[in-house]
Amino acid sequence: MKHSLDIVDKLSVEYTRKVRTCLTVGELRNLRREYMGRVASVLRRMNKDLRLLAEAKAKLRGLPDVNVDAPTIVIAAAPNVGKSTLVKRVSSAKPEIAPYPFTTRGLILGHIRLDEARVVQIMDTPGLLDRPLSEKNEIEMQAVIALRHLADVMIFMVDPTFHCGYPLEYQLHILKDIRSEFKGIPLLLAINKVDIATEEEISRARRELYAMADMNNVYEISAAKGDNVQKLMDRAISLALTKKLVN
Ligand SMILES: Nc1nc2c(ncn2[C@@H]2O[C@H](COP(=O)(O)OP(=O)(O)OP(=O)(O)O)[C@@H](O)[C@H]2O)c(=O)[nH]1
Ligand SMILES: [Mg+2]
Repeated sequence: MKHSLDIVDKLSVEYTRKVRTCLTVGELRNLRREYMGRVASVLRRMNKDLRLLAEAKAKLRGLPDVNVDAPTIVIAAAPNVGKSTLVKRVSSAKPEIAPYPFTTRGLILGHIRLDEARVVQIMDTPGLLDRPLSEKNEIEMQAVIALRHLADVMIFMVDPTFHCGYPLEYQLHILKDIRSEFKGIPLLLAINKVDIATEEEISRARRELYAMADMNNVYEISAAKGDNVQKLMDRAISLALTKKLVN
């Protein structure tokens, strides 16, 4: 936008100079038409940027009050896998939980208080990280970039049962995408719903995830019942604190 205004300034200087050396009224009119035409085309281009900005503003209005200096854990998964259940269990946030996808609409931020002085943020990320990058629009891509700056640790959850409505292959596809998009950010993997998953479902998910990550970074949890949730969170919090210290 600044660039466009600079161009308008340059055009003004250029045409003021030309006008000074003008000899006839006809020449002057032509110059004026030329000047107006060129400025209008710069403004038309700028209008596109303005519309994009307005769209971004509308999208960002619903964003929670994020502290960019606080250690932050970002939760990602396909819809209906249990992100909000986990965030609700471990933090101050009170997201809605329901047995159907797309329950959570906006970004939800929760706080985990460690002691008097230290708080860790945890972010639920609906409809943003649950689709392959190729399906995202420009605004969503920008939100992903913002999250990339904010995230100190990411927890990616999978549902090994068919309960969430998305096959494991699809969930792994999202995971691969996220892994490349959030390179350099420590990633913990959680196989959720172990309270209802069959041993076969769990071992299949385990096999797939061990092939993609160090097995020490894979946790088998029940966000609903609480199994292994503390272990996962202790690790995530410690990684988030370390990351913040290092950076
Ligand atoms: N049995 C069982 N059900 C779970 C577990 N975690 C979540 N659920 C259920 O799975 C459904 C989806 O949970 P949510 O926490 O709303 O999932 P989400 O990932 O936030 O879903 P969206 O916001 O729609 O993307 C709900 O019916 C939860 O009760 C779990 O560990 N075990
Ligand atoms: Mg949710």
